[in-house]
Amino acid sequence: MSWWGPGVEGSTAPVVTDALPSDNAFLDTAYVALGSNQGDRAKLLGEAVVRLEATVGVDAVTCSPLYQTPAVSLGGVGDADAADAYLNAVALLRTTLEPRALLERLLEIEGELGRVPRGQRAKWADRPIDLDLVLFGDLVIDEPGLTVPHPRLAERWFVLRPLCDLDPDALHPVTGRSAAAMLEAVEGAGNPVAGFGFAFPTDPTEAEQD
Ligand code: A4P
Ligand code: MG
Repeated sequence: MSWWGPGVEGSTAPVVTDALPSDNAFLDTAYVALGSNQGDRAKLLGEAVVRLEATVGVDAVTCSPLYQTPAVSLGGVGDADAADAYLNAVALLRTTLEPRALLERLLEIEGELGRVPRGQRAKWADRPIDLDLVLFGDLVIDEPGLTVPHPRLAERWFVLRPLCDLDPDALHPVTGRSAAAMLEAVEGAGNPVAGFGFAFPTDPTEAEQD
């Protein structure tokens, strides 16, 4: 039986994987979206969280539940070319890292977990792990190779749902809308929002069974 048996389906309890986020004024709050639709998805997400926690300059990591969601591609949800379903989550980080340094660490972790380097894969190809920096405090960044908030944040149920589990009041610094308001807009627009949550495995080495 897989670790997310029926008993935990629908759980929305965030899992604190380290100390509670610190009040240290020198720490920024960042949100990282995690996705996987290839391989042992739950294990890969768990290992990404472990690596984030072990990163110098990251003080605490809190991870949302996992959500299984149909792949979204250029054709929308469930189009004919849609890839295998994703497991998605969002992690809250308290960090002293600058946004660029955090992005570089995310790309490094993707590589450690087997993601084919950029340039050797198709856009929106299946992926063992995708780590996107979706929010970094109230910063707005538009530089080559780094856009924050993530440009597709407001459209994505699979990011907004777990973000709301962590902080429904998290604000988009450009539009001023809260995570809860963005989620409501996505759900209210008649978009398919299929997906359901699982408690995060307590032991990230637990393997997916199917
Ligand atoms: N980059 C710029 N800004 C950022 C940022 N805020 N966070 C640059 C992360 N990266 C950022 O990203 C390409 C480059 O974007 C990076 O080298 C970085 O310099 P990537 O992840 O390497 O490549 P990608 O997959 O082509 O782009 P991206 O943006 O991750 O794809 P998407 O738009 O996130 O789409 N359906 C479901 N259900 N769940 C999913 O998680 N994910 C995708 C990926 C499609 N469909 C999905 C899901
Ligand atoms: Mg990415």
